[in-house]
Amino acid sequence: MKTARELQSEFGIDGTVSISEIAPGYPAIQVNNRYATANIALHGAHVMAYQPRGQEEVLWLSRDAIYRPGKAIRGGIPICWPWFGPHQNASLPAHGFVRNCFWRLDEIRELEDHSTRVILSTGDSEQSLSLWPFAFTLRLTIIIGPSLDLSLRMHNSSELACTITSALHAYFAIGDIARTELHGFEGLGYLDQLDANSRHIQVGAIRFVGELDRIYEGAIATAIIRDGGRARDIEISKSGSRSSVVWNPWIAKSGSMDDFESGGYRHMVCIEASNAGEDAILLPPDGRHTLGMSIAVNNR
Ligand code: TA6
Repeated sequence: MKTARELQSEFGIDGTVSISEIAPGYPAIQVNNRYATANIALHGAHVMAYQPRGQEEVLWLSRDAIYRPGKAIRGGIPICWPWFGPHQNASLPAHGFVRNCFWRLDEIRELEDHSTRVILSTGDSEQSLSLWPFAFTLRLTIIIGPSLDLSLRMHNSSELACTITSALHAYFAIGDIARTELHGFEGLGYLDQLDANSRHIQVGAIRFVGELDRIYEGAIATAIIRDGGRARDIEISKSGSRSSVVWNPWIAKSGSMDDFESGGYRHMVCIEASNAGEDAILLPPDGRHTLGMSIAVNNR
């Protein structure tokens, strides 16, 4: 992998894009344009931060996050692929393996509207083939502009069909989970991952009084995080996805994770654009699929 200095020389843009190490051998991209600031690690192609001008930070990132090759960053937007959640083979990593390795930086460009587009990619390797026997390429396109847009294009370049579950596992920063409501899920069926994936129907807004971990089905509408602690709404729209995962670990679960800062559960909620549960994607040989997510903030 190229050093941060080499990446800075090749991809840096005076005044808006710089690349530096946030830990030894662990480069990250800092974007600072007219719309927002953002931070993206090459490890996992992991968007760690996104702050629109005049707004507070939109993504939650644990103060105790670990920046070490092979360990997913706690917070921001981890990319769960080629499977979502635990694997039936417990020796395989939860949420797949692409969030645990360095991706290649392919392009950083300023677009006509002065948004910044960042493209990273990864593909099969000897290591990935030992975990999952398919040749593939993944490309993540990130646009930092009037909104934060992510587009994950996946290509099955193997001779066999494969089934993919995945998620853009976004952690959002909120003022107080006890004063937060999620809208856009009303009337949807969901699988309760805390109760043997039992099936339920969402009545009204989603509110939090304890750990919550659900896969919502038929979730195609824009989701809204109504943050009572801050006079703003965060709007999440999607493409290539009919399921959304909603998660807050609450006290015990978050306390069991050494990279989850103490009390952090009060200030975060996950809404994940996904292909999870029955929304799994069957990719034939040479098949492609794109999972997209767009995040925007509106003052109330
Ligand atoms: O998206 C919710 C979830 O599947 C939870 O069950 C919890 O495991 C969370 O993802 C975080 O998983 P991680 O492997 O990043 O600790």
